[in-house]
Amino acid sequence: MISEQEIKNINSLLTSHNKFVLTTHINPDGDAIGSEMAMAGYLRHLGKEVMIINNSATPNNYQFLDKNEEIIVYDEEKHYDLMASADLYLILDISDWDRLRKIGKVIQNSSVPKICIDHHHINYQFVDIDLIYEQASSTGELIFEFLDKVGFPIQGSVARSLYTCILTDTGSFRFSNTTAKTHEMASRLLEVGVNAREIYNLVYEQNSRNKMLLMGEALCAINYECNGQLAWFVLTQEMFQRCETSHWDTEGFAELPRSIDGVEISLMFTELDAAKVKVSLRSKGNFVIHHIAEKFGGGGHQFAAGALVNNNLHDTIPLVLAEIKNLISCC
Ligand SMILES: [Mn+2]
Repeated sequence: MISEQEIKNINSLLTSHNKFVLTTHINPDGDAIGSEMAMAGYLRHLGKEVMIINNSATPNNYQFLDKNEEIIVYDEEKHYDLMASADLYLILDISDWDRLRKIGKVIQNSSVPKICIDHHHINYQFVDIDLIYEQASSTGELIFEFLDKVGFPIQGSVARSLYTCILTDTGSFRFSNTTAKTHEMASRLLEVGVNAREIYNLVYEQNSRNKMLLMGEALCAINYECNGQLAWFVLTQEMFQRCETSHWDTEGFAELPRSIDGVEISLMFTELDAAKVKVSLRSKGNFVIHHIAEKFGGGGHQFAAGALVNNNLHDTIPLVLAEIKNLISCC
């Protein structure tokens, strides 16, 4: 997938710089954290100074990747100077300034080189060097290929990190982005000692009881439209309070209605506050949906996308439903 020239260009930038800041999108997932830890491992092997600075805290189930608790959650007052002291920025698993928030502003205003490794759908040049391949299952898959081609021995914590990237972004090797190559990489990671059962357990089997309560409520209130091809549900602030949870506890929820027979598209509306709604779109594979997320200021992948809408729940739901009904042609 990646050309020899791209590998060379990126690696010569990495070897010729010394102070790196690595970052990723808000609300980081397994691919985001795994990609940061894997690249940090490589850069340290090169003897570089590496800082990982994110906009949001690492979710509990991915903290095992950051054993030394080195990831810094950005606070403008405390970390601006640190952030601005980098001589190279490495942006992982995101190519959208909005989802880089305050960190994105610092990077945009800086004149030092910037590299982005990502697999989200974009149609513009993002930074100086974009290594962006939509076909990749995960950012971790691109990093695996890069590290392999530069001859870095992938093992230990780097291997665990990359396995987590691939596992989580493919929905445990179930989604349409899972390819023979994905499995080849997973196979090589298992060969060097990654324990698949242990990582699955750490990522997926540490749910809280309250999260399960919330999931139950959400599943009980699924709405069906378009002859059952569209399923959608809502998570309100009131539900979060009742179940003593927050929007941080909803990982994996958006996929759930898609597993229902006949459902082609599922939507999850999460009320973040009175004037902000997160819309998560999932398709079974017959309808491409990222352009609808883009209409609402978001983006993502062909069959899994999302948007943050600055509006209330009441007004947002019908607007999004209308777009989806139009797509399925069941208005
Ligand atoms: Mn990803």
